[in-house]
Amino acid sequence: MTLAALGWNERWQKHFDSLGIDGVVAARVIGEHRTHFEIVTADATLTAVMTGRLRNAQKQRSDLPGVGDFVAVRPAEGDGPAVIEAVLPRTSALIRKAAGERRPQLLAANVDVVFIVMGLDGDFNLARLQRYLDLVHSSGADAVIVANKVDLASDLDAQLAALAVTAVAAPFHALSARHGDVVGTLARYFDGNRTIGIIGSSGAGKSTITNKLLGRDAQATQAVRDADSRGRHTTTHRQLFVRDRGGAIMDTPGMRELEVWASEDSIAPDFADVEALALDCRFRDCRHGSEPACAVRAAVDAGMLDAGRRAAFIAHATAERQKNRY
Ligand SMILES: Nc1nc2c(ncn2[C@@H]2O[C@H](COP(=O)(O)OP(=O)(O)OP(=O)(O)O)[C@@H](O)[C@H]2O)c(=O)[nH]1
Ligand SMILES: [Mg+2]
Ligand SMILES: [Zn+2]
Repeated sequence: MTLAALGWNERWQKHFDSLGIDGVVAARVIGEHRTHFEIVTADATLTAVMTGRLRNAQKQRSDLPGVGDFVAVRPAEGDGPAVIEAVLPRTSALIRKAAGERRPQLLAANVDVVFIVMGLDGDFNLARLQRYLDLVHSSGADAVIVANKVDLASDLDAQLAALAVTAVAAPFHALSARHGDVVGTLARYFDGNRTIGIIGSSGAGKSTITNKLLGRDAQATQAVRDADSRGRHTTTHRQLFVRDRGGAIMDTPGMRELEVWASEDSIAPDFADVEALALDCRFRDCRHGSEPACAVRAAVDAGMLDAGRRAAFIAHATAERQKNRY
């Protein structure tokens, strides 16, 4: 595996050289854990931590190194981990900034193309697709819509016609990740060693697509619930995978994914998990009370979200709204 396959090029090299830090090497962050990062340098995959200076200098949490970042790293001395000393300026940053959220969260850095995966089964929801499109377009990455599960489509012609209207600003592909030719349809987006990010609901087929594109079972997949096509949150971490033939792909958890970030610090209450659920509420301004089709309430009913946490979130959101009013 080389850094070039991960998208390293002259542009990155220039930024790296201009840092002028002695004794560091270039690397890309491919995984993030509570206590350390997983990074790839020109010749190894390593464990790394960040310098305290970097942690203290950040203006907001999304400035911290995250999956996809290119970084300058001081190699380990002795048994210790390598140390990330600087983050190179990002070409794109997929950042979640939900209403009332004071701490924007980095989902993925330096992703060139984002596949928004949506099932043509019970997952089909044009309003949610539009919100994902807004998220991607504000990130600096290109959006590509992947309408998955054509084999399960309830009304394919009408759905494709509706997608063509919603997706004016993005190419879209309709396919079956399970039965169709995923590589033939989507591998072109790796050209030039680009990095693909992949987002969408739990159960939409993100990991199935990731595995097909990588040509190996890198990620576990799991059947959705029959009644409503909802997934089971099989993927729990964001991880960047390198493709043998160049390029990389970042699989992400479906909604409710961001709990791993909540441990960073506790300055502000962090409701990223609830906010991620709220993306699926029918109404964008849903207050998660008695509104119809409230995904937050549904999660409580399904035993996936603590009722107390929903109540705390509603109280928090109300306080934020009042703060913004004055
Ligand atoms: N029938 C059919 N099933 C599919 C298709 N694509 C994926 N699936 C199935 O849908 C289920 C969920 O797929 P995953 O790839 O695990 O979904 P995911 O988006 O990664 O879900 P999370 O990791 O929970 O966010 C699996 O059982 C897949 O085999 C498809 O095109 N048709
Ligand atoms: Mg998955
Ligand atoms: Zn709601």
